[in-house]
Amino acid sequence: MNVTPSASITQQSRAVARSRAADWFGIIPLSLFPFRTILLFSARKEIVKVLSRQQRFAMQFNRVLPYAASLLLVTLMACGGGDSGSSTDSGSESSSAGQTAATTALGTASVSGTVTYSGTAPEMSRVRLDKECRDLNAEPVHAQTVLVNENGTLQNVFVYVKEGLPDGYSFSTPGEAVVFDQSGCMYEPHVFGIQVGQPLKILNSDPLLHNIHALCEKNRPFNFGMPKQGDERTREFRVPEVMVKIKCDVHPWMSAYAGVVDHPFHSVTGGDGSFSLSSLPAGTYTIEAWHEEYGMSAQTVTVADGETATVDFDFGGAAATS
Ligand SMILES: [Cu+2]
Repeated sequence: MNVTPSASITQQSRAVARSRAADWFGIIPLSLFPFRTILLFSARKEIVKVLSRQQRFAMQFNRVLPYAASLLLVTLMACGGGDSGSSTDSGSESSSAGQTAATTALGTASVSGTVTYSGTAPEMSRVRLDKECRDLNAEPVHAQTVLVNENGTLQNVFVYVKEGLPDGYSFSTPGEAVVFDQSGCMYEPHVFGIQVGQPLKILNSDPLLHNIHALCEKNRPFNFGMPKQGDERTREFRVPEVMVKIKCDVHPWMSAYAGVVDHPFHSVTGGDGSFSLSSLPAGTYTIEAWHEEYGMSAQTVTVADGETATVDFDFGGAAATS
């Protein structure tokens, strides 16, 4: 840390200034002692004026440094003092500094289920691609808004633990990136979950310009172009936000949704409409399901260690549109 040289300069400056002041005060007779005191006080103010802003900062920093060091030491002891505890404890340790603290005391409970679609599945409209994008697709492209599987379940439903995790529970951030591609003038995947701080690797597999415009409300929005095939950028989200819409300003039919949460208990339904949230600690949870067209639906479930609770959702009905 470069505080020491600054502090040294400060001390030297003060010593020089005091020395010069003392030269003047030495010639004042003792009979004028009260007057000397006033002058000494004035001189001290002058010394402070002489010091640069940087030097004064260094002085103030030096005053604060011992307290800051003590605070840091106490914090490190508090964070590092848990090595005697069992890693299977259910995260009862309170850690407000926990973004990166790996108190990942995962449990053995699970919540799983299926998202069904009631009613007649709507037919997705064909996307009117421009010529450049048509040339990239051998087959017609259809909207992905409501994708109903043959078994009557619904795709692209983001399911996650909304409430119920113990206070102070935190998780290590996954190093593995979520890959988000632009291919054939469509986003892939259309809906995905990602953890706060987890890398989002954005690719452009198309030989043309796309634009990534994240319409965040809680996170910092981002918006940039990716003009070439093979372009790659990485972003991350800093706070939970369900959901973040992503769109391409060049191709208005391109859209996707990200569910950003601060834990690993999230899932997106696929070709069989199922989801599974595993390694939960025992507890009572609010499980929320989100769909682009049908919005939110939530249920409460209690699950014990080693058990799997079932929660099913149902969306659909006459409101379906393409
Ligand atoms: Cu685009």
